[in-house]
Amino acid sequence: KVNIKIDGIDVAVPKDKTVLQAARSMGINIPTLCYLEGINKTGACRMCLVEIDGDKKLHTACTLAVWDGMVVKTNTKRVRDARRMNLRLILANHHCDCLSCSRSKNCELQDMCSDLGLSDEYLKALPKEKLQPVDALSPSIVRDPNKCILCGRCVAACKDVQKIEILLFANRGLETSVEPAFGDSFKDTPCIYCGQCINVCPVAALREKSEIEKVWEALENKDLHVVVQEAPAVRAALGEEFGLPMGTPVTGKMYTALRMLGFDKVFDTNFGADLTIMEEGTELLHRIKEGGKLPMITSCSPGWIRYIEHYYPDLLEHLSTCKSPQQMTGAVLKSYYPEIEGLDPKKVFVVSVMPCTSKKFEAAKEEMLNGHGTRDVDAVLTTRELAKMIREASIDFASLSDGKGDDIFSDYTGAGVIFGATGGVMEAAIRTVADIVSGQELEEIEYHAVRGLDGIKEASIQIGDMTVKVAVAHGTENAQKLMDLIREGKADYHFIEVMACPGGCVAGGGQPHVHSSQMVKINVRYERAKALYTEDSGNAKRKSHHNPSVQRLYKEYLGEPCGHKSHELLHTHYSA
Ligand code: HC0
Ligand code: SF4
Repeated sequence: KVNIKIDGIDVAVPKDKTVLQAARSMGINIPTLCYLEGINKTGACRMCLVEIDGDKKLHTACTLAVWDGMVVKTNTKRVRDARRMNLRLILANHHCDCLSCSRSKNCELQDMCSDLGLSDEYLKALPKEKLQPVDALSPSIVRDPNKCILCGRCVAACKDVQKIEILLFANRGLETSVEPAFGDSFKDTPCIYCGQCINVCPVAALREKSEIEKVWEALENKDLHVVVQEAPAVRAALGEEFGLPMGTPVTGKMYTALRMLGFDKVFDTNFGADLTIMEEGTELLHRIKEGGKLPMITSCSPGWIRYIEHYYPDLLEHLSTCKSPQQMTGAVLKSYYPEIEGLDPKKVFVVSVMPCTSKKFEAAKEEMLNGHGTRDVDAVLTTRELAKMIREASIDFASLSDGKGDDIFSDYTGAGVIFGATGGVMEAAIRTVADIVSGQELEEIEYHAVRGLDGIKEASIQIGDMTVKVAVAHGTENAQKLMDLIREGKADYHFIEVMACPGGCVAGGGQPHVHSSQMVKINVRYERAKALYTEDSGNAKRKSHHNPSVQRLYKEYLGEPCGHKSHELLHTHYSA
């Protein structure tokens, strides 16, 4: 450790720390716009300037290592003035239409202007002739160069966390911009729409393609029967938008809010997650018994599907043919549901709420058109978009009482809810496959080897005389490692779960923004996942095959898992 003094307070810190880390550890939140712990450390925004005794220059705290005897001042007039000056330079090219901006009230730039007491004269909308075209052509992501402050966080998240490299710095000097190569639209790049770049953007330069208006219109349309389903991970994070502590599960409040918004029926993607386990578990056993392509890989994360389609097209046969729970729920809501309710399937409008930006792309994919040639899911909202609608409707979310979902498609087991955390699909699958293979109701429910945040998790599970070898990867960097092993013929697994986002869906690209200064203090992925495991352990039923409504669906409509009807409605194919 070394001894330093920051703002008059003596502190001992490990010698590999920066001044920024040392200051933050003692409760001094030096402002930053480009810095992201462990991901981006360039000093580009120059907001973290500090004074060092005996040195005339100001230094960026995020790049400056501590040394013994160092004396730092973080809040002198000179420092504050320099930060304000840098902020004004950033604002000179920033389109400040703050009231109508999608990040209003949770924009790190706006916060900083307010904290540093910058006067309104610097917060100006750019004149029309200075505005550059916005890229809104992809189904998932909008890039608005008029908002970009060139912090580089998105570039680092894509390149260093996801190992994909879609976003790059282009041009020089005043012309500098952040964009895909050749200035292409996202839609013409192999971007997987994971939205990890959106999650780290401090402003609204990257955001989801909003479908809020489409959903309001459907809700107003008296001819339509509008139903909604929510992904597992949404309930683990929606409360954050309304001031509830991170990790508070809000399933009941979410149902109440959706009913207040005017949905005719409130269902749940967790139902579809249980259904997916029935199909995927059966498919796995068929492949093992009949010598099908192994390892079989999960197919429910659309970012992951887009990744394998672009980067490992030779391995597509390894993918399970199952649609994702979002699409399976949609397919059932457009077929069996109208049949039992006497509704015209063409008038059923399915909305889903997802923690994911890539789900917008998935819902619009041609391969997902169901037997009737219509979409399984008509509109996809992110968790953030749902929060906006709730605010627009003046609903005081935090004080809502717990509501219930509607029969029968909101029935779910604990296995369905853990899908939203990395390892959850695998654990849910093992719970069911183990019972099927052993022909018994096994006592064992929790498989801790596949839980947690290690990049790649492996386990060998003994079921009767069969050993099932599994692996779980989250984030495309980790997925890449497993795919390379398969290519080299070195992967002797039976089943692999892959989720495109690090941490799984709980940290998807559509989840509530977390301020970068908070990301260091809270383990976001862990807290949100905990909410899901708590819901699981509190559920009387914890295995997908125990879901009575899924059982009813098979009995009355589908027949058996992976049967003819299932193939028509619940399975798909993938193409390079
Ligand atoms: Fe997920 Fe899903 S678990 S991908 O992470 O499988 O987005 O939460 O909805 O579809 O269920 C996301 C989350 C889902 C799907 C489910 C799967
Ligand atoms: Fe990269 Fe994902 Fe952002 Fe696309 S969505 S640019 S793949 S981080």
